[in-house]
Amino acid sequence: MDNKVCTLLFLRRDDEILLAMKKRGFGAGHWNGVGGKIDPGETVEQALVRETQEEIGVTPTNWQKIAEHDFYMDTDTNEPWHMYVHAYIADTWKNDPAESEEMAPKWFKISDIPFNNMWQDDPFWLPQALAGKKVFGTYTYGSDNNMLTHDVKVVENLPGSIPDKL
Ligand code: 8OG
Repeated sequence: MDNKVCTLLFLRRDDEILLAMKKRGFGAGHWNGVGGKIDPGETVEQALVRETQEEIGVTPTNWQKIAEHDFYMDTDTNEPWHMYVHAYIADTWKNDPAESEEMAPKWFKISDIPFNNMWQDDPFWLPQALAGKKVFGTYTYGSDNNMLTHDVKVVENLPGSIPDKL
């Protein structure tokens, strides 16, 4: 099965988080944190910094892990694929968020996150992660990008799976 490993980062200031509207490609039309695929030879944290720079012009300087997610995509087809996502929050960074060709950033109150316009798994884990819990989720999605199953657990320790172990 095809495998992809991605990063996902939310900037946080006071009672707000930064989301960005994905303008093109996979997940277009959704608000989300910033991130993307880990390149060969890169660590997860190197990818986290590079993707954030590329997508919103920000360099995170401090971050903490909040979640890991195991996604099984296109499970209703004969070409399902797997994606593992490492998710983080950053409280300090350099530069102001700026729009790129790929993403348009915007601050949202944590009490007012636009879950109706986000990936369908997000309401099941993001509130707990923002409340300080570590979350591990496993999900299946169909080819229409609708979520079919979800299993979200609060854990003491995240597995920290690395790309070459997947
Ligand atoms: O490189 P690309 O833009 O395709 O990377 C996809 C980004 O979207 C990456 O940051 C991981 C993130 N992402 C998914 N699925 C989901 C999801 O179900 N929820 C959230 N919050 N992010 C997701 O690919």
